[in-house]
Amino acid sequence: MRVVYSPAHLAHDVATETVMGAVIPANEVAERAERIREALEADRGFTIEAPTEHGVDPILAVHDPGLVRFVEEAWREARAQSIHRPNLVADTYPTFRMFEGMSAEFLASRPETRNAAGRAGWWGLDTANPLVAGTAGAARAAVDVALTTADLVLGGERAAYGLCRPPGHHAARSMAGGYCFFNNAAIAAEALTRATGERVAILDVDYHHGNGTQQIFWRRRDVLYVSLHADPERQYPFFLGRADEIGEGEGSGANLNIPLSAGTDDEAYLAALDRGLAAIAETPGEAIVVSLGFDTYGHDPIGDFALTTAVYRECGRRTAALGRRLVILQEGGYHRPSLGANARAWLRGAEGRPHDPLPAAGFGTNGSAR
Ligand code: SP5
Ligand code: ZN
Repeated sequence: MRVVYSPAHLAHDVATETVMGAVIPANEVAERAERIREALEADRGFTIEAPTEHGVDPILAVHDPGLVRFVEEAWREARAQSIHRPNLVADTYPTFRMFEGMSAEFLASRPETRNAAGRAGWWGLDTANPLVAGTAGAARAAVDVALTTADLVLGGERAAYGLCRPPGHHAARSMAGGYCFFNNAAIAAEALTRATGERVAILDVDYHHGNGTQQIFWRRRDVLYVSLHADPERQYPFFLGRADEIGEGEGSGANLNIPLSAGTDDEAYLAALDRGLAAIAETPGEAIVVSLGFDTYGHDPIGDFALTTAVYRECGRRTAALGRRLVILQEGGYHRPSLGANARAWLRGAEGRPHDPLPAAGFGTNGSAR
């Protein structure tokens, strides 16, 4: 399988995140992507290539220009305003209750604040989303990784994998959050539906609900969003991800949320995956964008599911068995020691290759069947 990767992600070098007021070591770190890259490099069935630049237009097809400007300018602006912290984290967010009773017209007439901390709150969802000096470049590169992966599939590959970092599925049209700045999967899905004129499905198997992807395509019938995730009743992003969220208007029925309990194991997960895959099978279209997260793993530090490495192979196999083309994009997954094996298992499953242990350091002898 062809893999798209850019070292530009290394510049999104975050050390800490803020969770319920506590500053803790960051979960979403560069080592994650490096672990996956190393595991795929050690398997001769994968070839790694660089992304090509796609410019800002495909991002603006999905995101508000203000969000794009914020991501590009925030770091410089904070420094210019003498905010000298290792990363930019807001403390004040515009909850919709602040504006209760005020008309949409009035709100649209409000000027964007130029205060760097205020602006970070305006464009952000949560405090666990540090922005650093290299974030803008890395976020742009992650989009290029996603779009290059989509190009490979448009060019005839059955499946291709984009090692996106930072991830994307929490980023909404006008909002960053949840370690995400630009919604890589949504941008790829939009590009695919425009290029083919066909419907596209997004299968989101990250542990968290992809609130951003859901929001972007909420009223759209041409992009089906299917997500398996921890019930928001107990887990981030808390305010979206429930089963009764089915989309509105033209998009009514094109959003399927499958919230899952704590302790969800391989068997329960596969049953839920089959439900999601059945919904995709009922919808016409040739391409599936997979938002692939490994925070469903049993040892993930921020998840509470109980999945094993072996089940990821079966998940990849069942997804590929729909017979559609797969644009597979990395989202979350924070148990660093297992990320390489889990990614390799899923992707090998998608290619119909058997699951087997990682070959000895650097010299793969069993990954050559393509
Ligand atoms: C892409 C992705 O997976 N984003 C996840 C964002 C989650 N942000 C909330 C982090 C809350 C961490 N709670 C720690 C509990 C430790 N037991
Ligand atoms: Zn996640």
